[in-house]
Amino acid sequence: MRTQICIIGGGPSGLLLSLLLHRRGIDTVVLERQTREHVLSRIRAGVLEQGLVALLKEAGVAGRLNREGFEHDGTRLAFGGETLHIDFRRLTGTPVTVYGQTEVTHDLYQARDEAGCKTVFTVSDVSLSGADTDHPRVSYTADGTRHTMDCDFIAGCDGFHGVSRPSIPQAVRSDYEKVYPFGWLGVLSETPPVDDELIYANSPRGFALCSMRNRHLARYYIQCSAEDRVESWSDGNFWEELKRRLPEQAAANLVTGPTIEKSIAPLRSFVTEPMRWGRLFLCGDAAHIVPPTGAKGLNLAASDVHYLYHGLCQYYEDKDTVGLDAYSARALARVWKAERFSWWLTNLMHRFPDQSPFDRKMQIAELEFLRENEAAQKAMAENYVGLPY
Ligand code: FAS
Ligand code: PHB
Repeated sequence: MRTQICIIGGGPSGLLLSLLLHRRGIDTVVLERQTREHVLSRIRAGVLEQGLVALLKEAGVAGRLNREGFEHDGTRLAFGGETLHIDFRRLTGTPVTVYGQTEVTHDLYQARDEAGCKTVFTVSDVSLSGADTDHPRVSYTADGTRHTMDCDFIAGCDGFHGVSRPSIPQAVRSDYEKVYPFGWLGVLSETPPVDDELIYANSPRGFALCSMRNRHLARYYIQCSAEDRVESWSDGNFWEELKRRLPEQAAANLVTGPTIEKSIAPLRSFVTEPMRWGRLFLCGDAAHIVPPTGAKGLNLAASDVHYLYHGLCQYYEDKDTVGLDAYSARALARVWKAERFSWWLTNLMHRFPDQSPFDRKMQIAELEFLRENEAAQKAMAENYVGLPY
């Protein structure tokens, strides 16, 4: 079999890249390890930068997002008994959009079906060969049969645990990693969100986040031990702990109920360089991971897709490799700034097990400077709404 771009991974990166390229007449095939149902069962990101919203509009898949997404003009930081509002719209002129990654993925699959884009689900034993030549190919097993896909380029959109990044020789790759000494225990509940904006709380008992998917679906997180297990958290224990970490008014307003999803995510910062090897291009979580504090994971995948999509269009339409040759450096320039912001906000809002009294004083000073300084608030807002592509 042959295609122009073989995309490994049917998550947001691979799906969005495939649909954008299809709209420009460029042929792709997406190879996905799981079933569609499994992919769509994942509860992940909730905040979209306007860059991602624009890409979804360009891909012709923003209809439901326009109807059901919520623009948020700011967010709240709670610490030391006070709540600080960071006004994105006033400070940057830009909002963010609250719309679940699950919905984005659903909309992308539906639009690709309607456009006749090809996806092979439940593939196994995916292996790349010839990525450093002009004739790359991807082999995989589907329905018990071994297949080989010849292509012009391979897009490695297969996430942190995929096969694409390891296919780049260690001698060529540099990995940068920081693992945080805690995780996030997250729940989804069919209850009204506690506030009309997100609340990030730094409490003496640890971090908490109040988010949402819509007016009837709330998403909450609390910092937990890296060794914690989701089975040891009953709904009741979760709600009690969350209340202890929220500002008084929010705790009083909190509507609790049965959780419909509960999971623990580890927190890490990770980047691999370069994001290209020959005709293999890494995109999204395959190349980088951020702690979810800054809501950057999905949004960084979007800017990678933007750079790769335009580079591939330039190659096929203008026979020009400038965009592809610049891909890794351009993508990494934005990745590292988002890594910094996510690391900064994680350090600002969490209680670290080994935090010294001096470290705590630094957190308080940083939060009070943010409260008192408009330039500091503007810098935070510009990073949160998304730096330019
Ligand atoms: P994904 O990991 O989403 O997709 C990769 C796809 O490749 C998967 O469908 C996988 O099945 C497939 N795959 C893997 N190996 C394969 C192989 N060998 N062959 C074929 N297919 C293969 N980001 C936020 O902004 N906010 C959040 O709150 C947030 N919460 C998260 C919670 C969790 C538990 C996780 C894991 C991530 C979270 N993220 C969050 C980050 C997340 O949203 C990612 O940034 C986003 O899914 C990136 O999309 P992809 O790059 O497409 O990777
Ligand atoms: C979410 O709604 O899942 C969410 C929102 C903001 C974050 C992380 C997660 O920083």
